[in-house]
Formats: sequence, C-alpha cells, structure tokens
Amino acid sequence: MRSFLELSPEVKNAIESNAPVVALESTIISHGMPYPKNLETALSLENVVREHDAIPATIAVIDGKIKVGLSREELEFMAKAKDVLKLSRMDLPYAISQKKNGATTVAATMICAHLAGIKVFATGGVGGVHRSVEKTFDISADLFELSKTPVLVVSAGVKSILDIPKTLEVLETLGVTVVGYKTEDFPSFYSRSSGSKLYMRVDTPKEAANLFETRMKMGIDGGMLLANPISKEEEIEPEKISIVIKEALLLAEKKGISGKDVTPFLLSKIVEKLPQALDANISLVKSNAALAAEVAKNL
Ligand code: PSU
Ligand code: MN
Repeated sequence: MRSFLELSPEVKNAIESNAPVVALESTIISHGMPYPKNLETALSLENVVREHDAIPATIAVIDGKIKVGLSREELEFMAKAKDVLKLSRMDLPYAISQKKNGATTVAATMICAHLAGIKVFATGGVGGVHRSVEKTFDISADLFELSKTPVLVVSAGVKSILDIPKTLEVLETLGVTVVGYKTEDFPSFYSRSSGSKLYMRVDTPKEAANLFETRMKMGIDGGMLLANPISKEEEIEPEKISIVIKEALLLAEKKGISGKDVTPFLLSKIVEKLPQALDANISLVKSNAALAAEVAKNL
C-alpha cells in the first residue's frame, strides 16, 4: 500500500523521527471554500501547525498518487483546479487506479493519514446524518470511517445543515469516542452549542492524547472525535445562521441536489448568503489545527 503514497521530505523525516505531525484535508480547499480564500486558509493552517511546533501534512491525490505534505504549487493547484474529484473511502482506489486528481474528505484523509503513520488530523466539520435522511438515506461515510480507522480527528462538531442528534446517535452506535474540549455541549460549527449533550469532556491536550492512547492500547478499533467549539468572538448566533441554513436546504431540495454534491452546495450557498460564515469557518479550522498540534505533541 505504501507504494501509493508520496510523502514530502519534511513529512517523511518527521514521521521517521517520531516528531508531531498533523494531517489536514483537501476537500475543504477544493470543494469547501471559494478561491482565493481557500488557498489563504490552506497556507495559514499549515502555519498555525508550525507555530505550535508540529509538522503539517495536507493530503490530496494528484495524478493518482496520494500526496502527504503538499508543496505551495500543489496547494495552489488544489485551490484552483476545477475537475478535482471529492474522494471518500469508496472512490479513493478509483482515483489512484485511473491516475486522477482528487481532494480527500475526512474519511479519505483518515485512511491516507493512517497509511502514512499520522495519528492526528484537524478539519472544520465532519460529515454526518443529513436532515432528510428518511427520504435520502444520506449518511456521510465519515462516520463509518471514524469507527474503523485509528486517527484522532479534531473538528468544531458538525454543521446544523445536518441532523445533529441523529449524527450523535450514529456515532454512539458505531462506538466512536466523541469528546468535548472544555465543553459538555456538542458544538454546531458556527455556534458553540448545538443543544446536544456530550458524555465525555477533556480539558487539556494531554487528557485528549491519553484518552486516544488508552483506546488504542485496549485494542478498540477506530478513531476519536475531539469536538472543539469555535471561539466566543467568532461564533455566529444560532438564530442568525439557522435562517441561512434553512434557505440553503430549501434551495438544495428545489434544485434536486443529491449525493456528493449536497455538502459542497450547502456550504457555498451559506457563504453566499452570509459572508461572515466564511470568516467563522476559517477561524474555527485554525483553532482546530492549533489544538491538533498540541494533542500530537502529547501522543
Ligand atoms: N463539512 C463542512 N465543511 C466541509 C465538509 C464538511 O463544514 O468542507 C467536507 C469534509 O471534507 C467532509 C465532507 O469530510 O465534506 C463530507 O461530505 P459528505 O457529506 O458528502 O460525506
Ligand atoms: Mn452524503
């Protein structure tokens, strides 16, 4: 499997010397934010990880190779290219065998990080159970990946484009350790709370690292979701964002958007209607990258 991987010299060196490494995904760049903010964000996420004395490893598939650690040119390519696939577990091998370009979602980034020997991954929000699940059966493969692949994912919870209580039920059923960072409230991405309670809380990066290590040492498969709320300064009031999300959901239904296109469509509509949402998004991913670096140092 390692023959499919291409580690940047810096990442390779860091992994071999057991230095802290933080994986970063590329769907957020290619399908989650508009250009040029996506590129600026990708670069500043890498900087944040470095400021916290860890090595960033942004992951993407370019010409059928899994790149772990992207150069500036490769980041630019992922930010600008139009025909980039959005890869999850099911189509990662397709992109490799067909020598395509693809951005990795949380699920695919977890698989690639694990193959490379990286244990910590920072993102914005993971996928989950969609609100119309009884009609569409739309449940993100991210949830199942969290139950299979031993990577600690730091996210700001999930967006309320999703059904948050159902998403948490599925995570519980799948046995994923979902733990709040300095909170008992599961965050809803733009807002610090979702109204859904968490059963587990940690207050330091060391506690988070210990929890994940304990899980691994016990031989329990799968990963862990560390839920880190957006800062008070950047948070958007739930009432304000919920109006925008409702409009976006109605539009998606009207246009018959389905499958893989649902999440990117909703993300772009939300930012169109409320530009403040993009700043909030950038701020929370940076904060997740910083926390992920601190956790990686404690592993
Ligand atoms: N949620 C966000 N921003 C994102 C995504 C989700 O707030 O960029 C991306 C992530 O890459 C996630 C993917 O893994 O969307 C989930 O897509 P789907 O719902 O199609 O599984
Ligand atoms: Mn889906």
